[in-house]
Amino acid sequence: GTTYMSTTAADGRLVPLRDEEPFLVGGVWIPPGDRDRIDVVDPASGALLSRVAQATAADVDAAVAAAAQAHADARWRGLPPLERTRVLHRVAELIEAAAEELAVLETRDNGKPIERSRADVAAGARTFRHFAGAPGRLTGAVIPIDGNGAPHHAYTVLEPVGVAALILPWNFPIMTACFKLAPALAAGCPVVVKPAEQTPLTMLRLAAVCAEAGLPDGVLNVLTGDGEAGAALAAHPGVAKVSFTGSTEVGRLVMAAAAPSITRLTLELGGKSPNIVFADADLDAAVVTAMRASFGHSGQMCTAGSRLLVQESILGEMHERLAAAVAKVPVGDGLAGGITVGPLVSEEQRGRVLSYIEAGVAEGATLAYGGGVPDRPGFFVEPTLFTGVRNDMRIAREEIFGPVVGVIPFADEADAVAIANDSDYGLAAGVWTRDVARAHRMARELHVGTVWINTYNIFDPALPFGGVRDSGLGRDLGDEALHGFCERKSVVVAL
Ligand code: TXE
Repeated sequence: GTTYMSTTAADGRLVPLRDEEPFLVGGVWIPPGDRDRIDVVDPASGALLSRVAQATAADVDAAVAAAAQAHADARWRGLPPLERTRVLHRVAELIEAAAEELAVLETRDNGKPIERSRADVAAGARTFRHFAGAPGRLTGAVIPIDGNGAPHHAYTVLEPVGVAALILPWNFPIMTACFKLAPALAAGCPVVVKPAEQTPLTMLRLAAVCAEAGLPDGVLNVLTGDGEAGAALAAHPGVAKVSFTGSTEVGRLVMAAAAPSITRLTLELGGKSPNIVFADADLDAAVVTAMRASFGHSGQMCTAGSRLLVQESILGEMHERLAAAVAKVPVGDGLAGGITVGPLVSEEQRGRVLSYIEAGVAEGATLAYGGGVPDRPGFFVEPTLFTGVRNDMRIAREEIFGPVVGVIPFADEADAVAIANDSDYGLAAGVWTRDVARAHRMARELHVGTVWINTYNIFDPALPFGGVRDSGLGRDLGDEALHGFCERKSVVVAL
């Protein structure tokens, strides 16, 4: 049966929700049938939203086979580049047309504030627009070669790598779907997507949007299921490329599963990003942005600025400013509007976060604000500020993925660089200073994938995004993502 969930009052529309959601293989929507079910729960209330199937090993085989068949038939890669451009622009238009429905569904499924879901959906549409122009720009080069003294004509071409498996996280379900899907499709690859088991709903809706836009059957296949389905997909010999976003721990498993087939990999993994405030910074801006960087989406962001490095000379002032700012961070149901800290995605995730707060106290950090569970239904944790954190504490080394930030004091620029780089992770960093030369020196010295100077969490489809060290391999977005779904072939012709 179908039930209807009301959207925000803004336009009074209703979002349809089925008791059970089918998945998509070879252009056919397949109901769960006799497969195991996974409950899809609203994190703001704990209420059941829908159920999806646990895809089996046979389903994984069928989805990969459907994608491989679409590739063999050149159903997508064989279309003229401008025709693929047209379809990808159409996907963007249809995402925009369904934007409010997708945003409400995302907030219900994931718990994130509605404004953030709207921004994620808009970013998804922009990503399709950016990569829509790519098919006609997948060019090679004519390369002058020696050819053993005889005349030869040599050139390179970019070809789609083959079937791409996209394994998605629950923290940015529709946005990461678009970050990976748009460049994969632009490159000409057929795909099999596995959304996270906690948040499958917007990906299923996006698949319907892509079909409506004219994407041929079999080019986009979606399997629901947990890590078992993900593992089967990553290990499948018919998969040429895996693009994964998730934990570093599972990233290692994906890498091992990919090894036997030398499957190409892009991994976006965890982070423990330093957000570094120098004494000469615009402290008003630094504090406001630090709140967003640490507590936005309840800290469930791989780029969360969870290590707040503060120069010793302004430590007292910053403690006061931060404590005052944390107290004002709005907590509540993401659909209420104006919320920064919504519920965590699941009961389990809340348990993880609370155990890190206990670990911080046990290791001697000062709990300056929060640390508790608000008295309300849903999986909430108060925005939490630790001061007096040392970089060797667990709360400074391990990704918490909750609304918890720790202030770590530093003496000078060299000290800031040493602390910032002393991490297994290397995803992103923020630097706050009015000294232009220092800003650029820091940008050079920080061993991370992205440096934000006097800002934080700015993304763009044109700008590569990814990490160094345990934060990952390869890049989402930008030409790097596009080329990550391609192989470059060299062709040599004797003249
Ligand atoms: O992630 P998993 P979880 C971090 C964050 C969070 C922690 C745990 O610290 O607290 O990870 O979250 C699929 N082979 N991030 O356990 O398990 C899984 O079904 C193939 C950071 O939810 O890594 C889901 O689709 N796939 C992060 C996806 O992997 C497997 C975003 C991610 O889930 C698999 C999410 C396997 N063996 C969590 N096991 C970021 N980088 O932003 C699971 N999966």
